[in-house]
Amino acid sequence: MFTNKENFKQEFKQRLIGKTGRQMHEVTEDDVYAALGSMIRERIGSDWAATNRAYTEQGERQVYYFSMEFLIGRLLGNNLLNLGVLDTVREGLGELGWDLEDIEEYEADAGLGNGGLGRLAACFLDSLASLGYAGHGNGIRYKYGLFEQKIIDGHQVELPDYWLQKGNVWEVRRDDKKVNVQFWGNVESHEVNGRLVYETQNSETVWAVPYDVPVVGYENSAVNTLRLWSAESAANPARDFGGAGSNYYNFLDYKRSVETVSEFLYPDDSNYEGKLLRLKQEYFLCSAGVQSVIRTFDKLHLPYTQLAERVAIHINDTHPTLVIPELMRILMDEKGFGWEEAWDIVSHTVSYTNHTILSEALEMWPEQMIRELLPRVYMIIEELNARFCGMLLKQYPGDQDRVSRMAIIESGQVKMAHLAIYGSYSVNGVAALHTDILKNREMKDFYELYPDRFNNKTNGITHRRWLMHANPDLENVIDHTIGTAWKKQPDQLNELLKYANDAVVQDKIRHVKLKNKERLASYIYKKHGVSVDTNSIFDVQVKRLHAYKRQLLNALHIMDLYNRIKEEPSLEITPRTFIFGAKAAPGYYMAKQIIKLINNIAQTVNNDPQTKDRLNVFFLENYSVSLAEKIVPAADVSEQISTAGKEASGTGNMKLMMNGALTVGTLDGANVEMYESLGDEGMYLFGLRIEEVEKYYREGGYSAQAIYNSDERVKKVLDQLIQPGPFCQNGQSFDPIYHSLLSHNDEYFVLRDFASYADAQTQIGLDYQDSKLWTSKSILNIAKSGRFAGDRTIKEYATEIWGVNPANMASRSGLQGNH
Ligand code: 26Q
Repeated sequence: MFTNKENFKQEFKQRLIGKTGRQMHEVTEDDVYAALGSMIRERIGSDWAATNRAYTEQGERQVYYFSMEFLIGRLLGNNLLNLGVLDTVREGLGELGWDLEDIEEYEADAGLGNGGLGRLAACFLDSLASLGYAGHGNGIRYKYGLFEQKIIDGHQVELPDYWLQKGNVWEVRRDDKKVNVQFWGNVESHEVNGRLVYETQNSETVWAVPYDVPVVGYENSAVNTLRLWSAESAANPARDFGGAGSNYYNFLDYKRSVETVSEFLYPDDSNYEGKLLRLKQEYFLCSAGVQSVIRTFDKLHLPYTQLAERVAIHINDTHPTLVIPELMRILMDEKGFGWEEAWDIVSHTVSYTNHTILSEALEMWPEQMIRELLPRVYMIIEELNARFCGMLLKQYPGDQDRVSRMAIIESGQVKMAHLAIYGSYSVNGVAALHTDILKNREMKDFYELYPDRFNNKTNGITHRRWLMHANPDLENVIDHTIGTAWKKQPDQLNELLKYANDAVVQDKIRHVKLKNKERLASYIYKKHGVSVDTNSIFDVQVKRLHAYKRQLLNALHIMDLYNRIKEEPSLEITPRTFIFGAKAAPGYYMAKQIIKLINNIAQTVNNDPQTKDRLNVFFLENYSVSLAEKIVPAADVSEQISTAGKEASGTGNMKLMMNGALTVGTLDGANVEMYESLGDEGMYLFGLRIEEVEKYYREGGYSAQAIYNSDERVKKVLDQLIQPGPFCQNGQSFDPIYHSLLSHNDEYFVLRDFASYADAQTQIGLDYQDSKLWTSKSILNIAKSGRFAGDRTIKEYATEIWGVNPANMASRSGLQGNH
């Protein structure tokens, strides 16, 4: 394995030629990516094996993070960074005539997630490995990740994301570790030694085949595992389908139908829908994952009464809740435990994170569907429900209302959150405000019953991907200013505070931002053919498209700015470039209308000679992890403008803050905690507070109509949504948006917060002109962002939920140190 640039070049050239059978001048960048990727993957191999050995030898509890989503993005750059060979490889490749950044673009984004929850899982894996914790991911290897978004005539069009087309250099298929998952069938019972034994017959069997992806820790030689499961048919064409003729086609049909289980990721992150295939996916993950956890545990030859000491299963929202009845099933039906013993093990093994406040997103499955698809699991859930309700009745005699509210099965629905809380020893929210809402409102009954079970773990992001990898120039400036300790201890970023007003540091920080803006500007030029003024404020809103995230508030404000310039052409405003990136769920009509509106606004303001030098709008298509890595470092302003009480945490807010953007935001989710460390000096707060929002809700809302009638600017903008004019050309109209605001009384308080938002934006425009002031605020943001590093979050999970310690990598057998 290479240790310096020269032998890297040597080894790489050999591989490249060996792999392609071509001469150096004939190879393509695609070839370079494939050869480099496989070379690095192999380099990881020995550390991977050694890490597993170390974990087993040290006997520490193993954490399994179960998630339906892992939005990991590209791995090449990050793996090089964490292995400590990024500069060697960049320079070596450079000398061979290739630009590493260009080569990285050949890797497909692993888009196995919708948004925040999926990306959080990926950030956590990075922190787990980097801190040396034995923590592994369990997920699904979707054949198609989140759809690719194209914008055509201003509308979102979805294309399939076949990310595996060119293969995946990082994964290792493990045929030796495949397991069976059973669907359908009927449960039979018989007595064995005076005990009832249950067995499912006539079920459909699906193979779950694991593909393991290494998760490389930062300069610590640790390599953890992300295990992604793929569904394959377990049928044998000759045995089960009689071989030849039409039966062969029956076999192919069957095979295809089985394999749909891991075919695609559901592209919706908000509206719960009781789709059978989704339930199949959830059980597929849970059953395969739990079986593999058990197999690994079995190798230790310990009694199952020690399972909870050796194994922690963490569930990312309720989507993997079926691990609870599945582990019960295995312990009782396969390992011979009685109910109480099995429950004692399960309820000391599982912990649960809630990510949602929106009630329409709470998972509930029709009882009937679970009963048919998962008959044995259903029996166990039924029994759990009966025991839970029995216990509640004892605890709250006569309070039948409370028992029905809290039941796991109620009105023909299985409530996954209730099952998850009952079966977990820890339940956490993802920001302080969110956890308070869970305790005092959303899950109040459960908090009263189990006060010690609830806790907060404010989200965090990996500074390795989001600062060091995405923004190497900023990394450099920080290194030269405060040294490099922050890389292993991100709260050391705080040291930057001393330099907030240092002229030299300020200059460097401004220079980095400008360079990043130029890079994004050239991307925009390539995509949109428009040259962007890099002296303008880059004002960024990137996140899923949702009514509660209020991209509409941003859009209406841009329309208003346009109107003001048109009315008073000499108006002094600081030039702005508004940048949006957002995917809408394919069936979310209103969200798609908002995308169209933003594109109409872009069309008008970017082409009007009176506005185009002061106002630009770009909707960048296909927002994804890799696009985020281009946008985030270039942002001046971060839009975090959800209706107070609706955003559980937000994590984009943290990424932008860490890259020196200033936030315009409401007191919602983790913004509250950002504000606690930044104060008014470092953040632009606006809008209703959660108490005010709740008061309005209790009193039946506010009057959107009254604001429309009294605020001329608002009236004008709203009328422009439905009248021919700059934003509705050729007979278009945004009727549904208009009516959601006026006829349906503006559920998300867009009009109510409009004036306050516009004021905050005006202040931003003024402050930006004072570049010393602005840069000091920007440095303050970077300095305070260490608190939102995922390493801090993972340490809290490790000590307060899982009770685990980092492994001692130095003492392990096998390879040592960092080569
Ligand atoms: C559920 C059932 C069927 C199909 C899809 C789903 C589904 C999928 C994804 C439901 C929800 C999600 C994703 C939710 C999510 O991303 N929530 C976000 O989590 C972040 C990390 O904690 C927070 O920062 C965000 O505030 C929260 O919105």
